Amino acid sequence: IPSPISGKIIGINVKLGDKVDEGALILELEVESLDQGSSLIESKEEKKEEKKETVSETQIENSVSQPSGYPVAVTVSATVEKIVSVPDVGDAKDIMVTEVLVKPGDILSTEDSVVVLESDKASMEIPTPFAGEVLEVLIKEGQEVNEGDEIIRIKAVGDDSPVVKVERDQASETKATVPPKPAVQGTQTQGTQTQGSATSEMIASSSSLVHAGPAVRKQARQYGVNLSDIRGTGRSGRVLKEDIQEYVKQKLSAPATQKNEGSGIPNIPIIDFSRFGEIELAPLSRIKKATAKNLHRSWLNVPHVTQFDEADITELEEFRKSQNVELAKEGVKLTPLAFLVKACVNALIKFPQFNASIEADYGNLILKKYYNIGIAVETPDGLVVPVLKDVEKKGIIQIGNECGELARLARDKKLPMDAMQGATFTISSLGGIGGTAFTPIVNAPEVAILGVSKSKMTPQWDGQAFVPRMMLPLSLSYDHRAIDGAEAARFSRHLSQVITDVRRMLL
Ligand code: CAO
Repeated sequence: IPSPISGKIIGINVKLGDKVDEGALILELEVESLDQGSSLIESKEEKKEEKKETVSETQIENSVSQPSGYPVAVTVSATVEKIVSVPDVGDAKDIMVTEVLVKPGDILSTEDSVVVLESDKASMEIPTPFAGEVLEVLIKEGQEVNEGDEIIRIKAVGDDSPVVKVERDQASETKATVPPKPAVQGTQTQGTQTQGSATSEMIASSSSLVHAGPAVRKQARQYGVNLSDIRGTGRSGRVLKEDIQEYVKQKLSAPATQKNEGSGIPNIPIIDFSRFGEIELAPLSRIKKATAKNLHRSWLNVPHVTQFDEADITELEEFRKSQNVELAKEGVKLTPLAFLVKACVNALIKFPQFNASIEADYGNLILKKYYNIGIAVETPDGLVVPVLKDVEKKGIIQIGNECGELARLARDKKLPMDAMQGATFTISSLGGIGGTAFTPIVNAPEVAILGVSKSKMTPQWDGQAFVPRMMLPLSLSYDHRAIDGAEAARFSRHLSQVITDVRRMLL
């Protein structure tokens, strides 16, 4: 802060580290001539009358704390409030405000756009002639404005809020000079304007505003594109028409599964993999496309938890194998799956919240009084889930037969549509393939799914010794919005006990 006048310092009213506000007393000076003090007093009084200024004005703010006599105390400020108004817009009247680009607190550099106006003939961006902080936005989108209407109030600093400069003339006479005022206001005349220091912080903050011309903004509006989503390739990151075209082209060519707009999930980048080596495109079957969509939807909507457990199926396996010998005569073969389906229904009856769906507004759990079990079936075209209906009314042999028939129909692509609808709970068995555990995805709007892995003979401690037991791994994934962890643990414990001793199903 320079002194606007020369003189002898007779008092310094601030010290290093002090914090000061506009108008605080900095310095007391003993000046040589009364004239200097008087001119400053005038300047101060003029300023008081001019509370608001238009875009065309520049002003120095300085004041004299003692209007007359010696010594004179001087306070100097480098900031001033300004109003940015609608400039001369030719003969256009009632121009629509289509975009307000700033908000209170924004830090602007000179020439930053503050608003976009659109008349019948053209769209125009109105820049601020002042750098500084936006204090108030005085217009709204959709409002009609005319030349001279006030747009924003700004606390100007730097370039456009010139501070005084103390110059020495040839006769070494000291005088305070102020920047020239335009003709409209014109009182102060001589002197030069020094560049204030807009801080780098302010410049950095202002870059958050999108730089784009009116035609580009219009195009962005037509395409429904948010300009701040686009990386401008013009000078200083200015968004060009070509940038919008490129952006729209990219969006249109992005695969559907990578479009996550609205979900707040960032997109997976689209990469040209052929840059790294040979590639081949394998078209996804209709089933795989539908599965991808359904699984993605479930994964995003359902907070998943998977409860792992295991069941001792040593006795069950003995029983199943002995039954299979007899059933072979009738052409029937039971796998562990038929028993699991029946055991699941037993557990679903005991724990009805697993045979349910949750209402969208979380108002109710919809408990279903029918027990339809979906069976995930692997087919050459992808995963299909036929549904075994009314399982509670069926015996294990019938369940086994229907399971086999549904799997065959699925693989032959002969499943009728209604055979894939109405499931209340799903089983995904990878036991015929292998693995120790996995985390199946709930088939929403169902709330739970049972994953079954390959059973294995393992040593189990019976309290006295290790004994060989056939253990079946179970992975129960559930929707945590509908089911608590403790309930899930109880469900899988019960299921495990029922499979371990199928006589429990009779109880
Ligand atoms: N542990 C050990 N062996 C098992 C077993 C298990 N948990 N489950 C089945 N087996 C055995 C069967 O007993 C059969 O043995 P044999 O040939 O000696 O009789 C063999 O594995 C093959 O069984 P299977 O898979 O043909 O029959 P299944 O009734 O167990 O399953 C079906 C039927 C349709 C579920 C199955 O064929 C299938 O498609 N599984 C894949 C499901 C899938 O892809 N799930 C993933 C979905 S993504 O979450």
